[in-house]
Amino acid sequence: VAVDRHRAEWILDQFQLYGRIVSFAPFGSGHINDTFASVCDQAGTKVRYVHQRVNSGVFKRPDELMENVERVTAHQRIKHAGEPGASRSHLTLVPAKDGRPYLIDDEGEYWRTYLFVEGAKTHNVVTSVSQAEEAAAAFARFQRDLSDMPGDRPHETIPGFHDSPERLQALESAVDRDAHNRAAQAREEIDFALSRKAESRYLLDLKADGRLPERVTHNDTKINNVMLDDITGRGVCVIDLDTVMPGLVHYDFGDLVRTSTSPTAEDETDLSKVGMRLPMFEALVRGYMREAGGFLTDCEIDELPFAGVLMTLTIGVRFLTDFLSGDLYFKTARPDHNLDRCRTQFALVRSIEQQREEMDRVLECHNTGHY
Ligand code: GN1
Ligand code: MG
Repeated sequence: VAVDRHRAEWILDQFQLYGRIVSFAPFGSGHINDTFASVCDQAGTKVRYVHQRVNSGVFKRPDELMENVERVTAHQRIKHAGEPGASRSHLTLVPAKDGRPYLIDDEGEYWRTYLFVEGAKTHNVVTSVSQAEEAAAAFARFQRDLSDMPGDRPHETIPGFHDSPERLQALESAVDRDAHNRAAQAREEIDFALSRKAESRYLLDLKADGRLPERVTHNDTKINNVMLDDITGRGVCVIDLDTVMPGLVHYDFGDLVRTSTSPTAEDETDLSKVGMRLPMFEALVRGYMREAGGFLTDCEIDELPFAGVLMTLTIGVRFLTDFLSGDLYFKTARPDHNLDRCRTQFALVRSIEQQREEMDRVLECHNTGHY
């Protein structure tokens, strides 16, 4: 949805920020919320902000979501206080003029404003092992930071978000309905997904048996949700906190495998280019274990390679379901975009499955120090 200058000025005016707006433009590549960046002239200094309209179709309780975001960022601020670079190590909410962490506009939509983290950016595709390692370390640090967040269990902003069996069930319903007569076009993908029903329960069964602990996780650790420093390449700041909620560490590690081990974008149409690169996986293990090794249980560590299969499969299933349902959930830029995304995910699932033994070995070597 386009926001004109007049509207942008109105939005900025509702927040506790100073200066006159110089420019305002769409920003980022998220599939869910609408994101804008503004430049303000603050007594002669240019200051940037990020403004987001929370997608209320996807997030039914934006108030609870914002309560999570406020708690998480406040806790991060305390944990990093005094460190060099602390102000870039987490997002900072700019409160609205009424003191709330968000604005509700005249249409009932929720808006929030963050300080723009300067000197760092996100990447849609990983081009070096050090990027993979730094991204994994940043998300692991994020999990560690939240491991002692005081207070109640955070709100579940999307209930059953990574419930893979439930996601497969939703796919089956969409196939039955076939509301847009698209199932015939995706027969092979549908069969592929449904053939993996049994293993989709695996981690949730371990959790039910008490073998995997619930933690506070990010749940959307795609590679473009972490900002890497422009100069040092270090993971600076984890962004997109909408889905921070109780979860398994595998959701986070698995989505990193999904989005950073293949040299391709999430919607690559040349499937011959899609594949899990073992050195990237190795780098993820290195970065992740560097920061999370201290708190993970043995069972959690053992299941890290499977996490890549499950998350890639599950998100592929969601793209496929959305394709069959008429592209209602994910933003799309072309016809069949969600089907393309699904095919890319499933090609990656196959590639990961073919290399499972090597992946298990990488982990074993990492843990024992024997290569
Ligand atoms: C969405 O908002 P964004 O683009 O970071 C989605 C994730 C998917 C991802 C696939 C709330 O993430 O779950 O993995 O697209 N977020 C939500 O690219 O559904
Ligand atoms: Mg997001």
